[in-house]
Amino acid sequence: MVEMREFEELCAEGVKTGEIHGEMHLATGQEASAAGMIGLLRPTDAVVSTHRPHAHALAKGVDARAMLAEIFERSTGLCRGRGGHLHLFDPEQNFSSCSIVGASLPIALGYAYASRLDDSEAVAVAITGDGGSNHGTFHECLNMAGAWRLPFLVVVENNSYAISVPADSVSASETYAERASAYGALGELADGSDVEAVSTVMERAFRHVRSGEGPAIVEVVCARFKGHYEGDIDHYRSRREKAKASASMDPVAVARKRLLESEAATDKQLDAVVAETRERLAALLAEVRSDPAPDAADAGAYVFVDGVSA
Ligand SMILES: Cc1ncc(C[n+]2csc(CCOP(=O)(O)OP(=O)(O)O)c2C)c(N)n1
Repeated sequence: MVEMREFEELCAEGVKTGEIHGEMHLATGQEASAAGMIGLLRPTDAVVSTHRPHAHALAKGVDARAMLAEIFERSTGLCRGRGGHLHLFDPEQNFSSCSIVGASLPIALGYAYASRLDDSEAVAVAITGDGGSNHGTFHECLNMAGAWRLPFLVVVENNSYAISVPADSVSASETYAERASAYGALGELADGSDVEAVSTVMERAFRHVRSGEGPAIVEVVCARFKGHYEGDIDHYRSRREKAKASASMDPVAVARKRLLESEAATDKQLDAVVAETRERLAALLAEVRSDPAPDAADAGAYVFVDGVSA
């Protein structure tokens, strides 16, 4: 989680310096959802993320340097600097992200169906938000996965807002997890401020999905500490509401407190983890900054499969 948070601090910096163009969506405060899958995800599993993809990519094992290079628009990036932060694609790790809200589900469903056709044990994970869960794709994909018992796991990161729209003002159900019963799926709620609780719930969900019992929905209740995107004036929440969320729902702070209280680690050791992570990532970014930008002369390259012309 520290790695995820420090990685995103560099992304925030890149927006401020003008090195990164376009909207930047950070998952600060939501890291437990991604971290809770570490150790459960296998290389053959697929993860399809959203417009807020960095933590999920790191959890899936996507190389931090290649991802930084992509986000900082360098030709050494995952997609040669052409996709940017919203379009991280790493076929080797079976990781992709999609900025179209609700579209992570049908893409992941394809991976789940492929797993069935290949007779593989691979699971497909679709990440979505509370907003994305109200798209038709949520129902269509879970219905099909339920009918065909596909290895399909939907992780709903419920941070209570779709940009400025409060989740409870647009959802007919109290939770997203409870919708599972309509799809013959397992439905679980997890406290996103507690990475161990998330991990326990994820473990049950992965076991269920991998054993061929059909799909699962894991709803991780969390808070987005920053604006919807870097620069969002975030006028739809009061300062008090934001301060309360950061004080009580920070999974990094909760984990730190628990490690200290159980004497599993000292303050000094935990500070060293943060400092080492910060330094290592800063060094990667320093390298990335001297990588070349994509060449404008070949902007049309990689658009079509070799041998297929426009
Ligand atoms: C189909 C579609 N409609 C609208 C948008 C613009 N948009 C980007 S993020 C977002 C809100 C998504 O909310 P949620 O699913 O709760 O995810 P969160 O941003 O809270 O992580 C919207 C409406 C989009 N990218 N795609």
